[in-house]
Amino acid sequence: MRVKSKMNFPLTLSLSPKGEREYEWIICTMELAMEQVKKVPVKKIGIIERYQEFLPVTDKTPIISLNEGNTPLILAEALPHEIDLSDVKIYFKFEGLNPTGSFKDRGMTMAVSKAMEAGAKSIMCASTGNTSASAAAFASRCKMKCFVLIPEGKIAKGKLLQAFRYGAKVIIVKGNFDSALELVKEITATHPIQIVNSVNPYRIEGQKTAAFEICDDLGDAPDYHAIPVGNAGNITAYWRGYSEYKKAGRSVTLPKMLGFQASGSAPIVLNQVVKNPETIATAIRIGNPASWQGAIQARDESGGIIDMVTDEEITWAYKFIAEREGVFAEPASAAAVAGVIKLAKKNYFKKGSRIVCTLTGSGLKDPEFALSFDDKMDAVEPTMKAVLTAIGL
Ligand code: AN7
Repeated sequence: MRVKSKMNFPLTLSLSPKGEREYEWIICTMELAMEQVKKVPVKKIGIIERYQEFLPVTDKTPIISLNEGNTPLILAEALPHEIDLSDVKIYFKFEGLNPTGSFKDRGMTMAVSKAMEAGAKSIMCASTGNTSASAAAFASRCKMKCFVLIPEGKIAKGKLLQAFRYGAKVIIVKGNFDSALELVKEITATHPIQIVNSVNPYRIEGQKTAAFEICDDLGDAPDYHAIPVGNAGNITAYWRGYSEYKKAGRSVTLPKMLGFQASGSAPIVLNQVVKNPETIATAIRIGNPASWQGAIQARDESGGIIDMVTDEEITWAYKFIAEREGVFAEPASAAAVAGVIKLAKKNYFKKGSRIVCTLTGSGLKDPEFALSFDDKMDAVEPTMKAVLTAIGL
């Protein structure tokens, strides 16, 4: 009892002045503290274990997981003031903190687990980078072969090196993502290789769990959900997630889905295939999205919008969230933030509402873009004078 009553005091403040008792006290406290620790479950589980009642898995499905998901919902501090939106709350769902640094891990744990269950020996995808990194990682975990088709010259370095290091067979294609995806569809239709692009329905199933997590964190769905759109699998998945959670009585409202494409790669906004898509946000440099219809459905059923943002707007948002919010996401992710800023300028958002922006990937994925600004890398002499001069003091 004596020891218990002192448990509320920090260890260092509670030391007794007498040596012997002091020693005993520390031991007792440590033991009690350890008991407390044991009672707290510290296991971090992946999305299949966490949300299996909503996923097409059975006891027979082998779970190939890297403890993906459970990513933080970070409240934006500076952004609402910067854009005169101080009467709304903006949250970043930071998917860059998944095991391979992007949201793709949610869909890939499902796709690879189901491929494994079906006895597949190899998987294949076309990718602007993140899908290939994720596919390669999950394949390596269950000794599957992984083939990835990458558009030449248009993939961020971090993603490319991930695919290599996780042990995938990387094939660089002289063409863009859309032509690479067509090839993958053809090859997997005629060979015993499982396609793991988002045309694989298990990918969307896994990715919808991000919407569940947001509802669990906020206590309900947000009023608006902003998200970058490339192949449109993720916006499709989120909308399904929000809809299923509401149907199951786990949330009450539904958000308006706000999808943003880069203006040089905006087929859904323009309502036509873009032959030669261009944008600095290479992840969403896609001219003929596979889940086009899913995006339209998400937009129309939710009463939302699919709009486009320029590379300049993306770059501004990319720099702002890193420099003022401490959140380093890749350029494609910043498209969602740029979209929110664009709509805020048109007074689109209702007072008191909650907006969630998915930041789909880590800023570390694209070091070349990150270093393309005026960042000085010249070394100075190791003297006080030189360092103070460099600082500008
Ligand atoms: C960081 O990796 O398409 O609209 O091949 O990597 O579901 O396609 C990546 C897409 C947004 C767009 N943000 O998501 C690929 C790939 C990042 C991405 C998207 C991607 P979708």
